[in-house]
Formats: sequence, C-alpha cells, structure tokens
Amino acid sequence: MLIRNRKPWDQLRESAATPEAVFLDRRRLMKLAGLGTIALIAGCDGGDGEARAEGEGAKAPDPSAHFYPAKKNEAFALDRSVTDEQWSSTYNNFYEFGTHKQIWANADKLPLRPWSVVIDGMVAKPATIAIDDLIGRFPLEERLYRHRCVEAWSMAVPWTGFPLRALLDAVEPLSSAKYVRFETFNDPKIASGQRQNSFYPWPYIEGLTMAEAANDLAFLVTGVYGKPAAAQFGAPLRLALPWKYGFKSIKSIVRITLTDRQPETFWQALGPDEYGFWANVNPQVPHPRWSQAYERVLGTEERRPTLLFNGYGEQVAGLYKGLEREPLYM
Ligand SMILES: Nc1nc2c(c(=O)[nH]1)N[C@H]1C(S)=C(S)[C@@H](COP(=O)(O)O)O[C@H]1N2
Ligand SMILES: [Mo]
Repeated sequence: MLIRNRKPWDQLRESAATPEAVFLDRRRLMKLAGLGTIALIAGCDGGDGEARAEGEGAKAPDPSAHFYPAKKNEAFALDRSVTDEQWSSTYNNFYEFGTHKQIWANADKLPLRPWSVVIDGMVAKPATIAIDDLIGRFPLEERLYRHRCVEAWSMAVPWTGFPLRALLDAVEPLSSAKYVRFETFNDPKIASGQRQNSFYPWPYIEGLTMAEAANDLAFLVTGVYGKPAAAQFGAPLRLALPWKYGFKSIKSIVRITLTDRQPETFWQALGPDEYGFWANVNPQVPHPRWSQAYERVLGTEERRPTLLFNGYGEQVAGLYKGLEREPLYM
C-alpha cells in the first residue's frame, strides 16, 4: 500500500534539481575521471582494456541501429533550436533510477534486450511483441517536438518513432475501450530508484483517453538524435505527448492496456492535488507550488513564455471540446 509520506515528496521535483552551474562542473569532472579510467584499465589490463575503455565495448550493438536515421517528417517544425544532446541526455527525469536529474549512468544498467511489449485488454488481437519486431513493423519517422516538464524546464528534441495510433489500429480496439493505460518495467534489482524509494507506487503508470491516443501527435518513440534512444531517454519504447506536461510521456514501456476505466497514474497516486490525469500544458494555471507562466529552456539562459497546450492547440484543442468543466490542466 502507498504510504503518503509528504515530507520526502516535498523535497523532490524542482527542488531536487542540481543547480546547473554545479552540474556543469561535475560534468567536466566526469570527463576528467573518464580519462583517468582509460589510463587505469589500459595500465592493468593490456590487451582488450583499450576497447572496453572506449565505453561501449561491453555492450552488444543495438539490433535496431540500421533503422536510423529515419526520414524527417517536415510537418513538425520548431520555433526554437534543438536542445544540445549533451544537455538532454544528462538532465533527465526517470525516477526508476533516482529522483535527481543525473540518472544517465544508473539508467545505462537497464538491459534493453531482450524486451517485449504486451498489448492487451479491450482489443480484438492482443499481442506480445518483441521490441525489434515492433520497431520493424511500422515505418519510422523523425519529428522535432518541444517538451515541457511540469517543473518549468523545457527542451526540443528530434524523436524517432511512429504514431501510437498505428499500433492501436493493429490490435483492433473494441468499442468498449475508453482509455489506454501504459506501464513501465518494475525491476528493483536493476533500477536503483525503485530499490531506494520502494514506497512509491511502482510501476510507473500513465494513461490517455482513446481520442488522445488516436491524435496524430501522440508518438511512440524508439530513437532520438538520429539513433536508437539511450536508456535515460526511456529506451527501448517511450511516449512523446508534446501538448502535455512531460510526466505523461512515460518511459521504457512494457505493457499497453486498453480499458474502460480511467487508469490511476503514478503521479496521481503520489500527489493527486498536484499531478492530474489530463496535465495539459497551460501557462495560466499555476502548479500549487510554482507558476507555469514561463519555462527555462534547457541548456540556455533563456526564459520563454509557456504556450497553451505547449503551442500545439491547433492539433489538440478539439479533443477537449465539451470537457471545459474537467480539471484539464492539473
Ligand atoms: N517511467 C518513467 N517515465 C517518465 C518519468 C519517470 O520518472 N519514469 N519521468 C517523466 C518526466 S517528469 C519527464 S519531464 C520526462 C523526461 O524525459 P527526458 O528525461 O527524456 O527529458 O519523462 C517522463 N517519463
Ligand atoms: Mo517532468
């Protein structure tokens, strides 16, 4: 059962973010430490030490690498620069690996193969699909999307993947299905955050209405920056929902279930007054503990005004017609 312990929770979120000045210094330090490691391994291990010191030596090559880079979908243009990969790959939210931002090394321990995704519930053709069959089954494309975290930082990245709708169509939803529920892996032996914060309501769950899931913007991501996604981005399969706060974009998905009941999400269970089901970006509705009017553009000094639906209103505003009485923004 979930223990509603407010104290550690209040210390999470933006307050837990490492100030960037400190973070940069640490990154420089890491680089230096990396050089030290090469010398050390080469020194004591002669032969294959060199290869392993290159970093990827111990890892099998990604079996989906030949799909990248995918064709760009030019319909998805940006009003700003793409965030430098150095930033977006070293400043992540992925609570399975810790509540701070520098989780990339922890996340790298997640074995990305074998990996399969279960698609079940109210569908005519439930399936369990090996990730490489899934990646090979739908044409991949690259889309430039903005991303707005509820903590008020933002980024813009070139995701590679395919529309969620393509996968849903393939399993033939029943007319009784009203929601899609997404589930992340649960493996405390591998994920340090699941081990250390065992009182959290793991696994991470997210949800969409069927109409939201069928919107063309709802994108299943397999890669980023023209190559298979690194673990910290939520490999091997995550969502990108650019009109919603970032926590809706669930990472490292193992199960997709169609259901007639609104799924209770990880963040709703943790803080129902702060993180609702809809979580559509709206600069005029403050988070209970901070304003959402502006965002900090990751990797820059820039503060930009936040846009309604994160600027994607033209594509998604119609989804919420007639739902004005719902708390669509938190
Ligand atoms: N499974 C899982 N998915 C997750 C999270 C998480 O902690 N666990 N964090 C969310 C939040 S709050 C954000 S802002 C984005 C961050 O994505 P990024 O690290 O690729 O920028 O992932 C989302 N998906
Ligand atoms: Mo977030």
